[in-house]
Amino acid sequence: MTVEPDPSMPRLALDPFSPQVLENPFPAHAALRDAGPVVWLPAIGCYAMARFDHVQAALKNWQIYGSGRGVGLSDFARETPWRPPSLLLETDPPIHDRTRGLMNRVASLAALRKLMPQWQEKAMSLVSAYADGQPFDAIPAVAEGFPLSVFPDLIGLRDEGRDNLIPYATVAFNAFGPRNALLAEAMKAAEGATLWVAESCKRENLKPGGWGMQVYQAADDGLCTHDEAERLVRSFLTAGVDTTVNGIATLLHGFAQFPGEYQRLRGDRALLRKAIEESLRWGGTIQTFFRTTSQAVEVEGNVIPEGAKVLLFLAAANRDPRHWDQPERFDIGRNASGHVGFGFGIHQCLGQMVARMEMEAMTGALLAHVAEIRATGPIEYRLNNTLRAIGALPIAFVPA
Ligand code: OVM
Repeated sequence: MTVEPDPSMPRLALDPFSPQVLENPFPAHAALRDAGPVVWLPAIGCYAMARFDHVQAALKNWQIYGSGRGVGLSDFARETPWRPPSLLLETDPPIHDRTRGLMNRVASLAALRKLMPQWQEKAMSLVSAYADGQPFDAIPAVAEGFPLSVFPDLIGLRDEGRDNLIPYATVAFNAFGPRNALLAEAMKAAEGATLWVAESCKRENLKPGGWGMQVYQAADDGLCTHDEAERLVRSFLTAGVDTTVNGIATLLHGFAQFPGEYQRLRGDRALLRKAIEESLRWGGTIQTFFRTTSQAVEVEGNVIPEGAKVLLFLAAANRDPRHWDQPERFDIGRNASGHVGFGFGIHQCLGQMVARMEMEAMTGALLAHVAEIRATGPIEYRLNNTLRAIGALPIAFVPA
């Protein structure tokens, strides 16, 4: 825990990882933004930033706001991490730049573009199966169903045990928060998932031609060690599933909650990419990540000491009225580019084009088969220390 700050530092009593805040984080986001550019949170003993300009500036400044001591509440300089640290997410330059460079080459846009026709076909068959006007839960059917039908094959994962991917990710994303009941429950539910993921990252368990094997080929070329390759493959599996599941869930939720915006898109399909970007801004699938200060830093007269954890509210930045006009509105015509839903700076999401392509294939399939996306019951959230995860999304697809 960081030492108490200067008495002039703004402070708020709220616990950002309490069930009440996680159930509906938006009032807390507003309170955090309004309290000041940086706020002390005694409930968890860290600083917080929630305004767009300050979140973006901190994400850009990796020299002061470092990732090597972990991007969760736990400080790796003081506590042993729950798993060997990620060689991308939880490192700083120079190691980060080497691993990131190699992973960028594997996760290339050219490789993805070739897959788009197949992905579109899969999305079409999934969506058309539910386009009968009957209520269904879009989470297992579509939001999980679509990524699970394309992403594990992209990596070249073995077929057996893929149902471990979401339970593993649930642990990983909860583990960025405090050791609360959510993390304990996730760990209990995951049982053998961590072991299955570790085994799946080994070369002998990866299929030829996938992104996993390509990381090992980069190791053969001397770009990293074979042990590093194993851990880099793990990053794909940790970051690539629950995030896109909830990105797609949020897109469907946006269309169901703002039916006029779906009709607007049907009338002008050139808005497709803007609609996806707006969904990424509006949804807040990744709510927060921490950084750790490598030296004392002054933020508008308030000093954050060296070695302090700073909680960056990406989702609050993306709805900061200081930066966005009517930020709570899902408006597919707005220019949402520059949002920090994928982060910003050197750690900005490696898989962002995978996420966008999955959303694009899904939206294309909706436009082909669905005249109206109708909410048929209340949305339920699956509380998570990092993700705005949707647990149930009862909707109906009115056929086109
Ligand atoms: C990783 C990793 C894990 C979780 C999230 C993430 C959002 C990356 O293991 O590298 O990025």
